[in-house]
Parts: sequence; structure tokens; C-alpha cells
Amino acid sequence: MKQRTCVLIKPDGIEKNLVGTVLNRFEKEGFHLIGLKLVPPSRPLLESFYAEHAGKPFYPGLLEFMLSGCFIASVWEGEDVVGKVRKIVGATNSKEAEENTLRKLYGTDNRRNLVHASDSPNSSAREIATLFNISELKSKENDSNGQS
Ligand code: 3AN
Repeated sequence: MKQRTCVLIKPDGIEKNLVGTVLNRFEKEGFHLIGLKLVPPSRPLLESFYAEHAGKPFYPGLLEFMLSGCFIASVWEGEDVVGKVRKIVGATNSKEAEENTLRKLYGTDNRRNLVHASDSPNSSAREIATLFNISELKSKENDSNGQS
């Protein structure tokens, strides 16, 4: 099924100069990039993005880390892209992530784990709406090569 997913490259990924590496991994898979921007740290925005984790023990540390620098927000489209991207990203804790996943290759632990990827089509719809205006996403209407 054609889906969209929201991928963040977290502040550690920017700090380690891995933005191109992460984007390239998804491009090589054949997924279509339909949204991309650098987002300055904003507490209200991150509280909204991570609302489902409010109250969990790791929540304050998660927010503090995400507020430590800019992050990249991206939207990818493709067949079953939500699950495929989650597989490429790997388990939450970089130390326990599967070989050759982005978190295993480049992450540090369960907080500094390089990337976020939507866990379901419902989450991706909510996350994309939190971070992007419709007009910021590539569509048949605003892209002359017709890909969306
Ligand atoms: P994932 O991103 O793998 O779906 P979630 O949704 O369980 O993981 O957690 C959201 C984010 O919260 C993670 N990406 C990670 O940055 C942080 N996090 C989750 N569990 C922990 C933990 N035990 N300690 C520190 N940070 C955590």
C-alpha cells in the first residue's frame, strides 16, 4: 500500500554530519522525498510532536536532547514505506539495534539514536501535520515532473 512516513534526523545526526548519509540510504531504497526542512528547537512544537510520551520516565530527557539543537524533518512516500523505514532505522536502543541499521551504524544509545521514524500510518499523518503545511509537501499540483 502506498504510504507516507515522517523521518527526523535528530540533533546528534546533524552534529555528526550524517544528514546526507541518512537521506541517501532512503533515496537508494527508491522512496520518494516529498518534504524536507531544518527545524530550529522549539519546546511547544516538540511537546506536540512527542505528546504520546508525556509522563514517561524518559520524556524529560527526550525533550532536553531534542531541544539541544536543530533537527531535520522529512517526509517519504512509497509502497509500505512505514514498516520498511522502521526496519532500516532499527531498534530504539542503538546498542541493541540490528546490524547495518542506521541506529546500529551511527547511533549512540536509546536517547542519542540518530533518527525518528513514524511507527504507523496514523502516527505519520499526525506527525506530518505537526511539522509541515500541505503547501510544503511535493504534490502533482506543485511539481512539474508529476511525481508525488
Ligand atoms: P522509537 O523511536 O524507536 O519508536 P519510542 O517511540 O518508544 O521509540 O520512543 C520515542 C523516543 O524516546 C525514542 N526515539 C528515544 O529517543 C526516546 N526513548 C525511548 N525510550 C527511551 C529510554 N528508555 N531512555 C531514553 N530515551 C528513550
